[in-house]
Amino acid sequence: MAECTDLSISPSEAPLVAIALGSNLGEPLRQLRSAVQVLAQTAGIDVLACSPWYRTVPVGPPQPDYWNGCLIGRVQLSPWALLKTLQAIEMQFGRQRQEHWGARTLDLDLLLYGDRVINTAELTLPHPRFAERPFVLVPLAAIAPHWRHPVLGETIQTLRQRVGDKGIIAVLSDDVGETTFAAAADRPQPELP
Ligand code: A4P
Ligand code: MG
Repeated sequence: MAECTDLSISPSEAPLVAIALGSNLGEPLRQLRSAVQVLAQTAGIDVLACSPWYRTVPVGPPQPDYWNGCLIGRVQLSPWALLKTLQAIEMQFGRQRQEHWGARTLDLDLLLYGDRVINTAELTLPHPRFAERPFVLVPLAAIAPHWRHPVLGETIQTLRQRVGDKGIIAVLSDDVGETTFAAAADRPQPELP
């Protein structure tokens, strides 16, 4: 695979990337904050902006609520090298892959890598499904509203407005603390026996 040998990029052409962070096991907020620190200290990754953290209703099998956020960075790593770095950091935080869409201590998804479009077995860019997910678009729109989805041709702000706030329970900001949204009423009700 020719692209996999392209492990570094000169600083002048360092592309912007968007990464989604999620956690719903252990101490999610502590893990997410420390994952941002680890990413910022990783060679070839320059973290430029990080969204607030959002508490979200889990999509998938029954499991605890998630905390989700996004960050924007500049990287001097190829998309494949960056994916491997993200997976190594997930493992460092005790990630175990058991159930599809199941609970996890840390999930790091590569959402966007400049305007690259890639469809291989190990890497799809833009990340599939993110354009339908409020738990990704709400934090991403907070830091990158004007970034245009390279396949859909629409801005993150437009995509975010289209999906709405469904499943976003609360936002945590350092100065105000946790604010709960009315949209938490969208939470699916447990089924009666
Ligand atoms: N892969 C391909 N493209 C990418 C990419 N752009 N970024 C491959 C990251 N990985 C990519 O991922 C499975 C495989 O996708 C990897 O081998 C990689 O080569 P994974 O992280 O091992 O497993 P996963 O995360 O369970 O799978 P998937 O399909 O990525 O799940 P999602 O779509 O990330 O969903 N509910 C809430 N509220 N918040 C969440 O964060 N997350 C999930 C996971 C489900 N429900 C959620 C949340
Ligand atoms: Mg993932």
